[in-house]
Amino acid sequence: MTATNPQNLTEKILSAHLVGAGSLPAPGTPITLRIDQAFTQDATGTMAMLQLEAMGVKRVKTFSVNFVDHSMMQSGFRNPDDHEYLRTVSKKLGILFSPPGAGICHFLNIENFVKPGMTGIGADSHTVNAGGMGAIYFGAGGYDVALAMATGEYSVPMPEVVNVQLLGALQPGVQAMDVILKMLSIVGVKGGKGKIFEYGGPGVASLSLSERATIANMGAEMGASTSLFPSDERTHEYLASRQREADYQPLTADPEANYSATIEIDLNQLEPLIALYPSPGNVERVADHLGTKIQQVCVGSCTNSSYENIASFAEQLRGQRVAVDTLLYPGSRAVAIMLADSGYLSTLFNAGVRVLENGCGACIGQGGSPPSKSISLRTFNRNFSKRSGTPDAQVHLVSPAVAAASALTGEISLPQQSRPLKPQPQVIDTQSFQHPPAPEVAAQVEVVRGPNIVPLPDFAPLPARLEGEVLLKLGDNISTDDIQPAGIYLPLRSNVKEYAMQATFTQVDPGFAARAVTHRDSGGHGFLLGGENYGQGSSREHAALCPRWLGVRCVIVKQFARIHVANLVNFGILPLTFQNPADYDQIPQGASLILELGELNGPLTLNHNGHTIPLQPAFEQKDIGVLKAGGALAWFKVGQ
Ligand code: MIC
Ligand code: SF4
Repeated sequence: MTATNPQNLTEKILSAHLVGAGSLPAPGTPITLRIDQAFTQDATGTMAMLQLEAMGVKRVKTFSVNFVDHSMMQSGFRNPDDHEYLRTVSKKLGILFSPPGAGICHFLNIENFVKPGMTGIGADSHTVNAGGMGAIYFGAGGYDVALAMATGEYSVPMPEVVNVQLLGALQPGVQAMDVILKMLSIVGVKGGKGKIFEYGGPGVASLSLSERATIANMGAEMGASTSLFPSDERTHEYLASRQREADYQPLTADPEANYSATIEIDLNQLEPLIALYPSPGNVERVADHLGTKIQQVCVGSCTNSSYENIASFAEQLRGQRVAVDTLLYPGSRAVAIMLADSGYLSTLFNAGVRVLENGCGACIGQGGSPPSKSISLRTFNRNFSKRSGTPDAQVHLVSPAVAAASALTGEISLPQQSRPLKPQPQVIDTQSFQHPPAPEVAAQVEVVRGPNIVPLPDFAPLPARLEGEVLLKLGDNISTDDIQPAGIYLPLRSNVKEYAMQATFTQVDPGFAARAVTHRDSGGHGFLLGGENYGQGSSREHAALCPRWLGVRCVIVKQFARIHVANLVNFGILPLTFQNPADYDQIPQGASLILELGELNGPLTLNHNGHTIPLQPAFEQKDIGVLKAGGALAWFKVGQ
C-alpha cells in the first residue's frame, strides 16, 4: 500500500471536482472545477438569464436554481416583470424556481439543497454561506454563473488554504457573529483575497449549522474565495432534523494536513463585538460603545435570520417592549412558520417589533431606511456608506443578542440574560419551489418579457490603442455599492441603459454618467483610477456592465477584489494594476492617457503627458481572448 499525502478538507473536495487529470496546482494558478449546483437571485438573475439565452442554451446541464429574494417591493411594474421573466425562463431552461416569499437564497440553499462535499457557484457574494455545510461554494458574476449552468464547470484561481483553529465554546451572550467579527478584526476586509478559511479544532463541535453558516457567510467581507467547515455529527443532526439524512457524509481534514497559515480563536475568551460604520472591518468591543444612542434596529439578512438567530433575539425581548423602531426579516418561510409555531412570533409582535417579509429587505435598501443622521444597529453583513438608503445615517453591525439588548434600551448595550431557546421541530417547506417541467413540455413554454426586460447591449472589441480621460479617480476600498448602488435603483437591474444613466457612481459623483457619455460619444475611451481593494463587496456584474455601457474601457488600481476583476473581464473592461503603487498619485482626475495594448500578454506602459507609467495585467492569460473580443458573451458567440 502506498502512503498518500495527508490532505486538508479543501484539497479533498477540490481534487474530487477537478476537471481533467492531474493534481491541484500552486495557489493562484487557475483550476477548472466540476460544479454541482449553480444559482442566481433576482437582482443578478435576470441579467444572467439574458446571457444564458444569448448563448443559445436550450436547457441547463447543472442543477440550477433561480431565487427571488432581493427586489420584492413591487412598487410598479419593474419587480413583478423581473419575477415573471425569471419564473418562465426557469421553466423553459430547466431551472428550479424559488418564488418571492420562500426566503433568502443562501438560507434556502442550506435548508434544502447544499450537501456536504458539493461544489457550487452563485451570482451573489454570500454564496460562501454554504461552507457551513462542508461544501465549497463561490460567489461570482452572473455571466460566470450562466456559463456554469450551461457547462457544469467554473474556473477559479487555486486558493491558499488557511486553517482557523477554534478552541473552547461560546459563552452566554456571545454569538457566531462575534466569531466572524473577530476574524474580520484579525484578517481585515482585503486580507482574505485568494484564500479559503478552513475551520477546525475542538471548538467546531460546539457550533450548530446555523452558527457555522453565519461564520462562513461573512467570509465574503474579508474578500476570501470561500470558507469551509467540516461535516460532522452536528451536520448530521441538522440534516436528520430536516429529513435529509441521506444527504449526510462525514468529511474532515486529515490529521497531518498542511495549511499555508493558522489562526487560533479561543471561543471562551470572545466578547460581543461591533463593526462600526462604514466598514465590516472596523471591529471594536461593544463594551467600549455602551450608552451610544441608536434610532433603529434591524434583524435578519442571510447572515443572521435562522430560527436560532431570531429565537435568541425574541427570547431576550419576552415580556418587554422595544425602545426604538425595530424591523425583522425571517430567512425563509420555514423559519417564519417555526417562529409562529413556537410562539416567538407573538413575543415579537408583543414587544413591538415590525416583522417583515422573508427576504433581504433593508439589507439591500429595499425599505427600512433609517432616519437622517441616525444610528442603525443591524445583524447584517455590510454597513457601507449609503447602502441603507439614508446618505448620512450610520449602520453598525452586531449579533442578534446585542441587537436585542440595544433595542430594549435604545442605546448600545450588552446582552443581560441568556435564557434557553424553545426547541422547535424543523419545518420543511419544499412546496414553495417550482420544479422545471420535462424537456418536451419546457420547449413549449413561452418566456414572458415585460417592458422591464431589456436585451443586453452589444459591445465592440477592444481597440489596439486606448486613448481618453480619467473619468473618475477613486480611493481605497471602493465597493460595488459605490460603483453601482442597489436600494431604490434595484428595479433597474434588467435595463442596463437606465441603470447606468441613473445610478453609476451617482452617490460618489452625481455628474459621472453624463460626463462619461459625452466623452464616449466624442470617441474617447474612459479610464477609472482606484486604490486598494477596488470592487469589494457584492458580486453584481452591473458594476462592470454599466460603466462599460458608459464608455469605460480600462480600470487601473492598486489592487482589485476577486469577483469584481472577473466581472470587468467578462464585460471587456481592461483591469490593470500599478507596478509602483506610488504612480497612482501622479495621475489626476481628468488626465489624458494613452495606452498601446499590443498582445496583452505582458506588462503595459501608460503614457501620461509624455511620462511613462508601468502597469501590470490583473487578468489571466485565458482572459486575453475574452478582452479582445469585447467581453465574454462576444467571445462565447464566436466559439472561443
Ligand atoms: C449584496 O448583498 O450586496 C447583494 C445584493 O446580495 C449582492 C448581489 C447583488 O448586487 O445583486 C451580492 O452580495 O453579491
Ligand atoms: Fe440579501 Fe443582504 Fe444577503 Fe445580499 S447580504 S444576499 S442583500 S441578505
